[in-house]
Amino acid sequence: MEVIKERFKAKAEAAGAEIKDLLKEHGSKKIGEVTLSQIYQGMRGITGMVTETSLLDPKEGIRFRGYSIPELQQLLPKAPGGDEPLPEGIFYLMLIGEIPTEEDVQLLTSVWQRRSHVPNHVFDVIDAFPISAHPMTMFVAAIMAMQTESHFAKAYAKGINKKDYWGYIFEDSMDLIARLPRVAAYVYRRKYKNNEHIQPDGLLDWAGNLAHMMGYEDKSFFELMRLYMTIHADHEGGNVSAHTTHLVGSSLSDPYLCFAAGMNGLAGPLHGLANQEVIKWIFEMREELNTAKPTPEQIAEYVNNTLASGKVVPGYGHAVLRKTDPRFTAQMEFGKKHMPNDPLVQTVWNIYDTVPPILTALGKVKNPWPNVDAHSGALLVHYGMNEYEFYTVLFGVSRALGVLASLCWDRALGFAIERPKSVTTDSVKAWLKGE
Ligand code: FCX
Repeated sequence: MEVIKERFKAKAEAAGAEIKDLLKEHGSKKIGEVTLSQIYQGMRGITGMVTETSLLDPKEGIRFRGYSIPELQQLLPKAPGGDEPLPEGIFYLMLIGEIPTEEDVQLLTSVWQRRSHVPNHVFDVIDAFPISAHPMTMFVAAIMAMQTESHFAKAYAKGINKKDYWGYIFEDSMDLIARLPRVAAYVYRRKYKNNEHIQPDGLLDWAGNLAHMMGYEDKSFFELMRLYMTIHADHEGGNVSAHTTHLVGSSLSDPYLCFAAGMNGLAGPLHGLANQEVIKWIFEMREELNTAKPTPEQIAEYVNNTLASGKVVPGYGHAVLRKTDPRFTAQMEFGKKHMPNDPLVQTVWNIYDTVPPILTALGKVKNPWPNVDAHSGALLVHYGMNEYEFYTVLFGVSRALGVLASLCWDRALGFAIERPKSVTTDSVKAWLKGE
């Protein structure tokens, strides 16, 4: 691990020096303007922070350190005999800024294996919930329970030089990522599998082990988990889960506190919970229409009913994207390869043909195309994972990779506490009158 830590330190020091020079020369340049509408409408389009790990192009979709998803599917190391990238690789790329070698990825796999021990009191906390509790509630509580293990919190309490913050944040981030598959699998089996748990397999990679501990041994499900954990990892800095983690971190909360906060944001239906909403919505459609494979006409009618009842079509639309999400496309490709005749997966594709023109016709939806959440559930159901309330936990385990790599960068670059200005409508009215 020291190797990767040293590489990160060298990269962060070089980037820090570059940013210092950049600000010295260009610090007073304007990067944008802010309209009144923007501050009332979710700050959409305001450039307001720096996130090094990934960048979202409205038309092209996400690029991780400059690499698109199809490029990463080619370039990142795979498991023996596998076709999908290992998520260890995307974490390395986001953290260090370079495509890892096979050895780099193997090193991360073995470090995360070694650090994956979860203290018993964390399981006690999960066990204390009624079985009816939402898996995201149990997941977040477990992350909070693990905060007892924070190196950063302990060191800060003793007193540390601000130049050393990043090292503790780095260690905590590694520990936390290493522990998440065990925690997620425990939540899954507590809620859905009679509280019968499966021990980790010391020979498996991070995502493969998650699949194994959840109780899925199909090798193509392992592949799905590797792809899933890779494509959900990061989506630049302004989305709710990434921004929350970053914001909370700016007050020097440790990675456990920051990540738990980010996960509370992911649990909202307009963000990560949309993946469960999509499958719930499709299941309800199939039940109402009494068919496993609704026709395009039936889908169109169901979509119109959803809209007429004042609800959003889950899995469609995006605050930044203006084209089909490449994360949707990557999952569609996976579906074509592994399960082209699955009726639920085909329904997802039929919805893809049907929904965009309907949303476009509304005239107000800025992006009628599907996002990542429109597809993920159908792939999981194919392997028997029907428990859709659990889906956002999987999204959360993956999102840890991006937001915690970013948190390491935030502290290494010494980013300040976040504190944007807010106004009242009375103060806006006074400003408009020139007062
Ligand atoms: N169905 C119906 N109406 C939609 C819609 C959809 N899928 N997407 C946007 N709209 C509506 C908005 O509700 C808004 O209506 P209003 O003016 O009456 O309030 C109008 O279109 C303009 O919104 P728009 O600017 O296009 O979208 P926003 O940036 O405000 O919101 C989200 C973006 C993603 C929140 C929105 O498209 C949505 O609610 N989609 C469905 C939920 C979803 O799939 N979320 C997951 C997103 C993402 F991938 C993730 O975080 O995981």
